[in-house]
Amino acid sequence: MTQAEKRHNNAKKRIQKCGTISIIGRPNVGKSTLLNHLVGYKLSAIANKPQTTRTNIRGIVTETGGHQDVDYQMIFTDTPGIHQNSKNLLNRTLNSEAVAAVEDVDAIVMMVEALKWTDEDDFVLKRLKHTKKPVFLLVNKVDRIQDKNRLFPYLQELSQKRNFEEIIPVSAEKGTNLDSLIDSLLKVLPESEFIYPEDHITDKSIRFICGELVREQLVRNLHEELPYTTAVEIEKFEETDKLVTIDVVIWTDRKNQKGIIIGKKGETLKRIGQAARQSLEEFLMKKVMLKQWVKVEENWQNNPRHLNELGIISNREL
Ligand SMILES: Nc1nc2c(ncn2[C@@H]2O[C@H](COP(=O)(O)OP(=O)(O)OP(=O)(O)O)[C@@H](O)[C@H]2O)c(=O)[nH]1
Ligand SMILES: [Mg+2]
Repeated sequence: MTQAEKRHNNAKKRIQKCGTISIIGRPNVGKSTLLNHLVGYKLSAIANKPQTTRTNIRGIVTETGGHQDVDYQMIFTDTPGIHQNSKNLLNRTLNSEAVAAVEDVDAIVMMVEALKWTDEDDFVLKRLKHTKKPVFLLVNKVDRIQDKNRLFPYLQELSQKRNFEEIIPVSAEKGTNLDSLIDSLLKVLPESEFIYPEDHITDKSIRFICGELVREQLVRNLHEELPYTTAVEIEKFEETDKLVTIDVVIWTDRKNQKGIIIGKKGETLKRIGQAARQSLEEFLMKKVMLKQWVKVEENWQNNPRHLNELGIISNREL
């Protein structure tokens, strides 16, 4: 047999699998951290505050030539945290995005925190009542649990809540046990051709991801309710060989909030800008010149046009 024939035979033996998986759960359990770790890039904003993610974001993991005899493409969707408070259009949109993400997928990953089951987790579970798709329960943040023996009774308790395909303890941040998740998902993924080219990592534009990286710093650097009353719009995005020039508008609800975002002598905005520039440079692997403006639009969270322009509604009818 010639080398070429051997290669052809080897290639024939490999199976190709491709499928979609939604990551859902209450706010702050670590869904975006998981997506970023699986993809290996920071695509989705992460912060220690609920409702950081505002729209469904796909992260694509393609693996060929490795993993036994299977080449696979897993298309994960990070969703906004499902929550019980639906006081304005933005809040309701976050929930409807997340709930829509459990339809038409091959598998669902429901995420919870180790040793912390809440009413909101019950609320999420109820949304999955009628799905016939395999639901994997990911018990995240196990790195925080010193005494691992405490986990066993908790995992037992969780197994009573629903007929989960599997319950997998992980640390999305440290990457612990994510291999098990991939192995388990592979079992339920259909044989299929890849949907995306092998080098694609997301369905969103680079521009959108950059907006999210700026918004992440807003969420991290502003206190209390303020992060929820702000939004980021990329006004200009120009790329040359060595430099990316990005102009952003930070929208806020009220005039007095504008002052808080800018801060004394502009210090808060400067801090946000510096951190954002750093993460933009990491993502784009180029030098970034970032300019920021803060503008006021009252009640933007209830304005469908504005939500659409910010990419939050993503053309879904409300
Ligand atoms: N110790 C620890 N912290 C984690 C882990 N995963 C996530 N976190 C932290 O939990 C917080 C929330 O993480 P996110 O990934 O933003 O959570 P989320 O579920 O996407 O939140 P929403 O978008 O608001 O629904 C952040 O401070 C993360 O750093 C983990 O495995 N271990
Ligand atoms: Mg998130």
